Amino acid sequence: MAVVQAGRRMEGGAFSNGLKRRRGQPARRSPEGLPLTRRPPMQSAHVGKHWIGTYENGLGDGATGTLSSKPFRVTQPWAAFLLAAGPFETTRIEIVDAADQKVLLKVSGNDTRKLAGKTNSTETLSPVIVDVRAWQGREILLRVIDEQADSAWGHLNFDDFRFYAQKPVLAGAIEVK
Ligand SMILES: [Ca+2]
Repeated sequence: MAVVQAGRRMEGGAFSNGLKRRRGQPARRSPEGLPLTRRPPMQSAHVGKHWIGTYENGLGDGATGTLSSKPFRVTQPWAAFLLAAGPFETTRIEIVDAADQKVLLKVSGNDTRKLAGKTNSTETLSPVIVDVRAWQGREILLRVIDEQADSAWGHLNFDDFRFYAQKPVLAGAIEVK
């Protein structure tokens, strides 16, 4: 299945819930007003009202799919986004050169655990900083990929890709090169 809407290309069932409503996953709030994921009391720590997740689709961890952004230009030297992904290579973000579709960078749940020195899985999004100086001026696109059709934690959460004029200082961030 491939669905194109609002400049995004969606393949597979992993995104079939929130993005059909063009919004991503809805924010739920704890009694204290903190943003929650589907497994309270973990906080999703997303920005704004929604985030993208590949569990909350009615099919759970078994669903797979790829969500691709429309191309956009790298306008600043640094970027960061929020990620919480299962401990696999199959749950990952890709930064792709829009001109030739070459994958410039992959960041999987396996990578984030190695970089952070942690083995636990959490729904809580945490920052990933990327040095994008080599790609400044070029057009890229993002892929949110879930190729994990089974296993506990066969999903990922993603939010808030931004460019920065300087290397950002973000609590709990890891940096990928
Ligand atoms: Ca999955």
